[in-house]
Amino acid sequence: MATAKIEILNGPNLNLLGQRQPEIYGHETLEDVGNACARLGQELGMQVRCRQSNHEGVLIDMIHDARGAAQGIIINPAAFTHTSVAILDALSAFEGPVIEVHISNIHKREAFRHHSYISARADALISGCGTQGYLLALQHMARLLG
Ligand code: DHK
Repeated sequence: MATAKIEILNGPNLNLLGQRQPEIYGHETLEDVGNACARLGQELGMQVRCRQSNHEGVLIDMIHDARGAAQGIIINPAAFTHTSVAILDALSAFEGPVIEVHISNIHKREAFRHHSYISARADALISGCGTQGYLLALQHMARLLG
């Protein structure tokens, strides 16, 4: 079977990972996360690409580009989790598995973070495992793609 391509998409402010509120989001940078995911992806026989945008429309375009090109999407929509029907709709137009990741436990935080528009589409949800959550998501993605 051809190597599965997995898109890891990250929403607003995650470019500041490692600098922004490290007591919540940890000290690892998004580059560290991307490198760790690429390494694990190789072990699991998956080709992983990690991208980030601060712009809702750009994230939607990335999801559209994944249609017919990637086998799975792992997404941390960050603040758009709680606001974006448009990202939900874009993910609903993607045919493969979708895993939603949050670094923090969104249910332990402010009430406005408790609702996720994305969860209505996500096949799995990982929240509160720190940046390790991305690696857990990749392992689960490998299982889903069998
Ligand atoms: C990241 C953010 O930037 C917040 O807006 C979300 C999420 C939580 C996270 O835990 O990764 O509410």
